Amino acid sequence: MNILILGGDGYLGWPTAMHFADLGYNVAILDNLAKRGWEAECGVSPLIPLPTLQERVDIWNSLRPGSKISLYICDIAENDQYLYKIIDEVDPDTIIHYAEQPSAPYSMMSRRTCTYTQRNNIQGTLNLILSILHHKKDIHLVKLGTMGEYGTPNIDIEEGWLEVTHKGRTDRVLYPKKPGSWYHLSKVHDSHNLEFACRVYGLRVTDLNQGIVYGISTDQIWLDKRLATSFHYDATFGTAINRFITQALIGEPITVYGEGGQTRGWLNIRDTLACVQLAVENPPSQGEFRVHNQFTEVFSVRELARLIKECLGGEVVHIPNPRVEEENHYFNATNSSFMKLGLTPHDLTVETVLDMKRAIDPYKDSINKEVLTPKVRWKT
Ligand code: USQ
Repeated sequence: MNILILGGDGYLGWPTAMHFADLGYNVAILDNLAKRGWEAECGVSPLIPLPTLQERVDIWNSLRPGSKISLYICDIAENDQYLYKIIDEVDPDTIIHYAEQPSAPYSMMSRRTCTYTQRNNIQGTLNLILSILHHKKDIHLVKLGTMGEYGTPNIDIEEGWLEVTHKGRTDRVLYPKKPGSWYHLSKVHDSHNLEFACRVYGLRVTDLNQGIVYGISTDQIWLDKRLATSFHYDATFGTAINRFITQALIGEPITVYGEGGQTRGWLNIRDTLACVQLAVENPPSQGEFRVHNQFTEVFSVRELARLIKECLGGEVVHIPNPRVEEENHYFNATNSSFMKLGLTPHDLTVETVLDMKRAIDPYKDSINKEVLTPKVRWKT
């Protein structure tokens, strides 16, 4: 099977490419290299230095000559003509789409980053939909969404759809969304465009509403340290878990925003790979818009901070929340569909935290304390 991975230079895209190459798929990756530009713009960089994308691919291809990865550089939001060509050339059975700006704080930084995030993400996905339709190919599109599309509603969160009875009549509608940033909203808009394309044109789409991913080790990353994926700890691209481990490691306070009752779905990067593989191996029927909630555990930021403190020591501080979000709320989301397909979760344990700490420890001296402080506020 031919598989095309969009966003192949990213935190998830690169490990996914190696994972599928090892499974025997013919893997092509596409990227516009923009992430490295956003990092430069914010004055941050991944803690573990990464080779260029071309070097990564060359290293992989020399280690695994029997399962080579091919590479395309293309901006899918701006260059739809080239995207059409690539799809024609690769002839993918499945496209995995990660090629979006993934940071909520970046999207809230300025008017420019707000409009850029939405244009890049929504227009890129729209160009992709139109390219698949243009080719009239029966391609399964696996699209990375986010649990943050739902926000924190005061009712149970279902997997993408909700059956509603209103004034005696019943219908199945897309689950109502209450996202918390311009970035999360861009994914909501994508989901609507994708559902429309399934309903009207018969596209086949799996939308993965993923929680917060942690971890930097997979079977392939272990092969060679130059195959590492990114680890961000700064306030723009670093997620809470990376930040808390980094803070504890260098004796800086563990920064819980506000009360810390913010409750989210979380998963290990190994489970991301397993879920994406399950999604690829179990495609929806033509015209179906299938949604999976992709997380394995639920806990609050406060509970996370407590776990990191127990494992690594340090001091937990509650700082004024730079975001506008609920800090104590109801959260009950289902994730049963991947469990039914056979997912065996890796839970966040003391051992996982210690593994992550050991992996970043050699780079401790490169940590820039300046970028730990959140500077982007939702409202000034
Ligand atoms: N938080 C803290 N302290 C920190 C950093 C974050 O308390 O030092 C809190 C935030 O206020 C938030 C929670 O931790 O309530 C999660 O924030 P995060 O930065 O770890 O993650 P988030 O902005 O939600 O975004 C991340 C990824 C995004 C993905 C999303 C999944 O960057 O690409 O879509 O997780 S989810 O959160 O389920 O929407």
